[in-house]
Amino acid sequence: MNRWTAALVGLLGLAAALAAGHLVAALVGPSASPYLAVGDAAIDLTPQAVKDFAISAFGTHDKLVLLLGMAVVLAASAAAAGLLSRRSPLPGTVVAVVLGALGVVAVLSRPDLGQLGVLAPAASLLVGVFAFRLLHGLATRGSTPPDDARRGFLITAGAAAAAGVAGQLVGGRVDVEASRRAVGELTPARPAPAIPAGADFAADGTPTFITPNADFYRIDTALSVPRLRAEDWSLRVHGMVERELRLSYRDLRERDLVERTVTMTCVSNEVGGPYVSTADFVGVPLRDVLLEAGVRPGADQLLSTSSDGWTAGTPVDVVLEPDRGALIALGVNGEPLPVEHGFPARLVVPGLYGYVSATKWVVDLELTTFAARRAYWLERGWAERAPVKTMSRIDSPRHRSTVGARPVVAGVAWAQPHGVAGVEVRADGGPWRVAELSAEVSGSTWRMWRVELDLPPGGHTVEVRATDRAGRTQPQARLAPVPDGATGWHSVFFTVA
Ligand SMILES: Nc1nc2c(c(=O)[nH]1)N[C@H]1C(S)=C(S)[C@@H](COP(=O)(O)O)O[C@H]1N2
Ligand SMILES: [Mo]
Repeated sequence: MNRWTAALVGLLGLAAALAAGHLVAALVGPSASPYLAVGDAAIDLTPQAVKDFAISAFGTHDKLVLLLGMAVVLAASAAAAGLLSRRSPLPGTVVAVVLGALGVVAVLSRPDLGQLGVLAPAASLLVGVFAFRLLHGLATRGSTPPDDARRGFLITAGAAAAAGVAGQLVGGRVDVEASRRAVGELTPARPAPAIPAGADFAADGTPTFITPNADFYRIDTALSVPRLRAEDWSLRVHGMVERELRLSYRDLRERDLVERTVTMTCVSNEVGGPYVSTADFVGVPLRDVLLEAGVRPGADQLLSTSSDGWTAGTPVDVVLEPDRGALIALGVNGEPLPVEHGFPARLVVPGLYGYVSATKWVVDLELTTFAARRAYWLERGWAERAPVKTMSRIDSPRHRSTVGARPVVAGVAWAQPHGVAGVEVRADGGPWRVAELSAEVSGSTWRMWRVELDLPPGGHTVEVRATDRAGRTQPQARLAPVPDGATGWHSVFFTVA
């Protein structure tokens, strides 16, 4: 067998295996697809340092990079397996079995897949071995005219493509978008106050006050977004409670819904980073639901779990604060939650970073203790308690840009839940200038600021710092996001022409 044929036999065997697994997964649970399951397992097992690197290097594209990296490694292994099998199909068979077993182990380690999930990687394993040996036979059988081998290759490639596409179509049959549309209007009985004119300085380069859903930052560990239908969804409230509750989507939406404008922030946001957004969330007060269940004394942690097994641990005393405004959110900015932001329901707790509070696709609320249970990111080096740190960011001028005389420097600041009391800016280490603040919406939302600077032509470094309503000024010391959020002053360098 020549080298190209040998590599092709390996690659086609792999394609057939992945496609078969994908198709079976469509029937037993889309996240059982071996490729995704291995990716999910890789995310969960990746050492913290590598994950931090991935987030800082690739931002929200980290998952795409992971999937592409896996594709390269798999394709290389398959081609190598083919090349090793030019005399005998044994080495390639062994590689197929090993890769298949990896898929089985990955699926078994998923918290969100039942027993049937294992059928998908099992199908991959069997089809992979079978296709590899069949193609190998066709390519090596001396008596076979090469046309037969070529035909066998084309049929395998075609069948793999067809199975992959079919899997994709059938897997998407859980029609979440139809379920979202069927929800209709989520009209709050208590709407949020209208955003006043002058709440942002977008004309000077800040973000708009409300972040459109399409621009809202997205952070999660989900390779394939959980696809839950509102009709099938329910939320269990249990653990250290007087009475367990099970709430359906209808139970929640038929209550008096409240609307709250909240700025959400990710703990992995670097100083000056983009992982902060603001929206009008509509939902049910989390506090009310917990009071109905009756929190038993001693329960200090609310452990929330998503349908894909991700967990967050939130301090019970925080979510029970009457003024905190913690929500079980069903909608955002006038529509049901987008699928990638947690449809049908998620938690939102103003003033806490997302990883300790903002569980998307939430299905389970357990009252427990911090001593008894450790949530997802705690196992990976992040802090148990993570209130949002007071922060400010310069949005305009952009770093390294050239601007005209008397530039307006503008940006955002946030200090949930107390709010921003002041923002100061200084150029080239000079005296602090007090910035003009936008109209305040609430302590749970960001606040925009701007200041016009009279600077001589040439290069300038501008720094910003915010002070919250409790009088605490954002510290200068630079701390990395791990373990409980970055600190330091954001600065940009620009040239006045
Ligand atoms: N199910 C689930 N919920 C999750 C996460 C996750 O990985 N899985 N990430 C959390 C983190 S770290 C943040 S910052 C917020 C981000 O929410 P968003 O993607 O809607 O902006 O979701 C939180 N909720
Ligand atoms: Mo986050």
